[in-house]
Amino acid sequence: MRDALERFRWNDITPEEVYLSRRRMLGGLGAAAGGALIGACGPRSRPSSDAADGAQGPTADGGPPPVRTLAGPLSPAVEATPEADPNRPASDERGDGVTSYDAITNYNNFYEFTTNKEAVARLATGFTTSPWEVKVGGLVNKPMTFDLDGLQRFGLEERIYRLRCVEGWSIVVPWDGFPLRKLLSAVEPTSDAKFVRFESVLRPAEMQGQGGVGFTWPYTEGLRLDEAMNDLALLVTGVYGRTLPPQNGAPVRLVVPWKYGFKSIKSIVRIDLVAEKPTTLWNTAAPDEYGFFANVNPAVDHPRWSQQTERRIEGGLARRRTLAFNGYDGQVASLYAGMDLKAYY
Ligand SMILES: Nc1nc2c(c(=O)[nH]1)N[C@H]1C(S)=C(S)[C@@H](COP(=O)(O)O)O[C@H]1N2
Ligand SMILES: [Mo]
Repeated sequence: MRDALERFRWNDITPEEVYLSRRRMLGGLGAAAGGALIGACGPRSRPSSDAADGAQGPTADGGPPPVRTLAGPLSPAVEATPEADPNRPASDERGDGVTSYDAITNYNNFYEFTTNKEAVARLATGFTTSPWEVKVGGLVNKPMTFDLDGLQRFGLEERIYRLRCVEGWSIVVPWDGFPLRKLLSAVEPTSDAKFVRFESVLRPAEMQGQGGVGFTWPYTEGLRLDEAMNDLALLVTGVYGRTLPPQNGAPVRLVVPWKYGFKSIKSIVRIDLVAEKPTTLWNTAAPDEYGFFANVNPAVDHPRWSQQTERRIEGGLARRRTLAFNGYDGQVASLYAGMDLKAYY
């Protein structure tokens, strides 16, 4: 049973309704039939640090917000109630409420571990994120290798972004990170550089999903250089003021909020400036289903499901309209002037 679960293929990716109804079905199976599987998706264990949920936040006294570091230890008070910081806005610029820390960190896509979204957090527990190096090279004047301390030179800011998965679910996340363009500017791309290629860590000993067939590991992604230089493209090292947990792509991941979630590659070890459009894991696995550009576009359906609506994971089963460019059209639509957006799904 477990083997069957782990030997997934690309077309196991499903619209979220199907995923959810499978979960419900499996939950109803007897222990004998579905024991191993239910073990992996049963009631989730809450991290012990959440035990104090509801306790007073660290800044309830009106003091300054806790200092946020890239990888340093977090104060126990911050650990307790990430939502409680009164300095953190409760919604994005559209008024959409932020998704809770608990929900964001317990419903994940990270196929290196498993396709079971509710099991990623458990399987990623203890994943080694330090020491870590990100090698930045290719068509640049100044290739550089950054360790986690080295990334601190780019500063840290909080950005509340919507993330819309191609499967039809979405979240609103207070990320901590810095614009990708700062790092790219530091390495000085040459005039031949037209695209950016990103590569995730390859570590099958710690990531059981990399032992399965169906994908070409490591996970890779790419952006056109002008997309990568857009201010919205963020390299992320934290969420809710906390160090990014492994299930969300620690220690450093990309977030491209106007594109489907699979473009927001996790646990990055290499960034290369290149001349040609790079191959990507999803585009290689299923080119008809996952385009290179993958801009959120409710007008173009996935071949196997509609993209017109989505579900906020804490909003029950209610669906809301999906927005062109995930609502960031004002900042990014000009990047695609003259392109046939229907063709560049
Ligand atoms: N390396 C890697 N990055 C990845 C994925 C993955 O499986 N492996 N899944 C992607 C998908 S499909 C989504 S929707 C987002 C989910 O990010 P989250 O778990 O932090 O919400 O991560 C993206 N980045
Ligand atoms: Mo996704």
